Amino acid sequence: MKLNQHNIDEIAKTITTPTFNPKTLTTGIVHIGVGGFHRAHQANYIQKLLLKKNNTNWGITGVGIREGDRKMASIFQEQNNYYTLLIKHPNGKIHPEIIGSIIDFKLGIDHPKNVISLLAHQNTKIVSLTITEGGYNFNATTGEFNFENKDIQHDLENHDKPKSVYGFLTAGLRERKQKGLKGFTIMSCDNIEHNGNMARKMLMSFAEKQDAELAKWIAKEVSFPNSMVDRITPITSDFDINYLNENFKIEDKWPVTCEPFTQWVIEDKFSNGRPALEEVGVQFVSDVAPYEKMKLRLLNAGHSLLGILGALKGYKTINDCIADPVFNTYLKHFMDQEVTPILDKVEGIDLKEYKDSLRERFGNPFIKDSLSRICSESAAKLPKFLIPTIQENLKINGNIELSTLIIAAWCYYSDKETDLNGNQLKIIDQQRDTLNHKAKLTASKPLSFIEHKAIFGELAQDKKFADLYQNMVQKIYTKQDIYTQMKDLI
Ligand code: CS2
Repeated sequence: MKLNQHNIDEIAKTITTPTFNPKTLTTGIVHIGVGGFHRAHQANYIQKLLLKKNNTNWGITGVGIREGDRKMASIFQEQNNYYTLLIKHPNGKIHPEIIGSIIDFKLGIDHPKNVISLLAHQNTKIVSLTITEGGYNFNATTGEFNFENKDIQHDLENHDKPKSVYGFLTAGLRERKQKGLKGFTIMSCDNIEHNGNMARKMLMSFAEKQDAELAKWIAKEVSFPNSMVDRITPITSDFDINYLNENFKIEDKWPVTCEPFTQWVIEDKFSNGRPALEEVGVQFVSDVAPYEKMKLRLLNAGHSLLGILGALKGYKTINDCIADPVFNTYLKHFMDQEVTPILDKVEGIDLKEYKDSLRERFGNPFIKDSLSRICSESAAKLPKFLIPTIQENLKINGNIELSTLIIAAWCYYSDKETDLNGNQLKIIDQQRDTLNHKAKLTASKPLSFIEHKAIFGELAQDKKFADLYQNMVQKIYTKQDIYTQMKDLI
């Protein structure tokens, strides 16, 4: 049975389906960048909210502005925007639920006008984003907006046919201003410390260059709350599609799977109203910074640690890594010795419990989170998750050994693009060629990889770090081994 509006009542006999009719909802939230994470996280919170009374004005319309979004758009259309969320518990239980909180999907690439009108609709109160760590278009060396980007140059001239997220946001806001409407809140849900501030800084740079009057209005009308988002969402596998088919006779072309844990902490700063998400477990706080830092530096960096070291060792999933006591202990020491000293106190959180729970979550054997997902776009991730930790530790004369080995391993990984047994690794990174080129020069220029300032800043100038790195890289290259170094460090 195909998952769609026509079959939903029949499907409701075997699986939890929304008790609301999506057709009776209006769009209060437009979400740009609908992927697995948004569907497992925000759309699930909103579903819970919609199941309560009097929230019909908070439906989500998804928006895709990249070629890669075509598949999602066509599946959403075929399935009348329904999809299944499969929550996988560590004891093997799977809890399936049909989600209906995304009530429409629009592709900006074909019809930018439709997206702009939606952004400019008076019912649209919030525009949320998951555009990835690399999607904010900042120049990594200067931290400023990157005006070199071709889509940005196009959007500066073509106000009503935008291609970039900033072009769409300003076009929508321009129309709202013309119509005399209020602005909307721009809510970043990406894994970046101060994600709202980042979104603000980038949008304001773009808007100031494109239309100074509009920029002034945006500065007054639009708020950009910071947030911390968390739910491990691996890439959907054939297992998930077959599981639904075999157990429930449901044909869902793109279900999404995730762990039971979920967390969302948001700065309470909304310029045009917000849903009562506190009723469904969202925490509203006045300062998200300590939560964001804790999560990014422990969870996301922990992922990258297991991802890069594990890939070299030949492991395929995060839970494979955790099952290896050397990796497990290495992660524990990294969190305790190199991250904890640079974290701030987090209200209401027992850090020890939090760290233990992370290793437990990583160990969930049914999640099978692939190392290739974790290692993808490391060039955008590590400057957010790991490199600042090394920089901060260097300032306080803290430990950097465990972190530095990850960087040394990343050099070998980027150079050889194989594991330590010579098996090919699939590298997914927008900066793959640059990484490969810099890493390949290591033999003649030992610091070449870390001298790449767009990623490492001035880190190569630090003698303590550079010496340690060089020594570790040399050992990996000559011994074709990393496990011994890991063991020596724990
Ligand atoms: C992962 C995240 O992308 C990554 O490398 O660390 O996707 C992680 O699974 C989520 O942030 C969990 O909340």
